[in-house]
Amino acid sequence: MLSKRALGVVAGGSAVALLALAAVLVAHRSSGGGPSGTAAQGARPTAATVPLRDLAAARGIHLGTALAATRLTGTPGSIAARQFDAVTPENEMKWESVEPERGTYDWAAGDAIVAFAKAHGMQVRGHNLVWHSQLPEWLTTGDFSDDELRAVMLKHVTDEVTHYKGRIAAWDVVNEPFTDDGGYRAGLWYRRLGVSYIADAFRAAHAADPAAKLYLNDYGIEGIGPKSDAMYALATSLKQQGVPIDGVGFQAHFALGRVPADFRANLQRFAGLGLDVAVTELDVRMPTPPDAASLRQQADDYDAVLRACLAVARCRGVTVWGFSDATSWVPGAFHGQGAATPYDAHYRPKPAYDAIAAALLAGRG
Ligand code: 9MR
Repeated sequence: MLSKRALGVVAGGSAVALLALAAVLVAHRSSGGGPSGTAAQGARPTAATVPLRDLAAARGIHLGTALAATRLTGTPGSIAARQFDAVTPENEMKWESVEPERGTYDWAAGDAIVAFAKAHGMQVRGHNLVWHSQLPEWLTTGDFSDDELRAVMLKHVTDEVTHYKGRIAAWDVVNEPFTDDGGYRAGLWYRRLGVSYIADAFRAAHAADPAAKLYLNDYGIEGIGPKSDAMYALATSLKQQGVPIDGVGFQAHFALGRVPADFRANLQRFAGLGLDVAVTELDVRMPTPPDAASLRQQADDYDAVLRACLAVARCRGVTVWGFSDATSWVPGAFHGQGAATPYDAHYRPKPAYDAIAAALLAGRG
């Protein structure tokens, strides 16, 4: 039997969501499985029948994926369009990609992703405007005074947000401003401009596209601790100063079994500041090759993240950092680890996929 909560979607759901749910129910009955099962092949009602994006829409959240401009066609493109209603360019909107030479912009790859999103009714999260990493050489090696550097930053923010005006739902305006112990990261911007670079970047982004939602984004801030406390203090201070910040993004790059138990409570405390929150880069890495127990644990981890977001009214959505193990950044960055996404390297759904579907079916906690 389905729980009342699972059926509760009927009351508030859109027509699409109702159809989606009906399809789930039919598949569910004919498979004889339960909606909360994370595993057995025979009890997998949702993978083949209802796109995750429809289940997410029925819950009022977005389900997104990072995507590269080289993967908009074939199997990756069709899975992205069918299963997700939001996309984040994995690298294509970063500074080194869009402004490889000073004042000379290359929008082609970012534009291709935006066009793909539009064609498939997906929203776009812009990633990112100001970061210490993936900066072009002319910027990192240039001989700029502090004033010039600030002007260069503001021009870049203004130019990029203006180019995409009206087409980006949310921008990661400042990415990864903190170190793991909660200090300000001594990257180019903080070193040269101090903490004021953050408010300046938000103000410039807002002036260029007042409708875009503007986010701070970082990893390692999912549980309560020094780093998330630092982010909380920064968000509080920006709000108090009237800086146009709309939300905080929690990247959520996890190791297996390490989703903090207080993730929901932490999301809630940021929401309590009058901010939106979102999970922006979810993945769960493990030693490779994976075994069945690891894949089950990973499904539980994805479930925990989805439920944390669903339990917080201001959580706008969950984005996975790539949906297939074929393309994930993890093996390139963590020796001997991988298998971090909901689809395997052959684009077959894993237990983590079923867990996402089941959590969305179960609904807001
Ligand atoms: O997935 C991205 C990978 O292709 C790049 O090589 C890498 C370079 O730093 O950035 C990866 O994406 C990162 C994101 O932009 C910010 N948060 C951490 C992500 C994983 O490293």
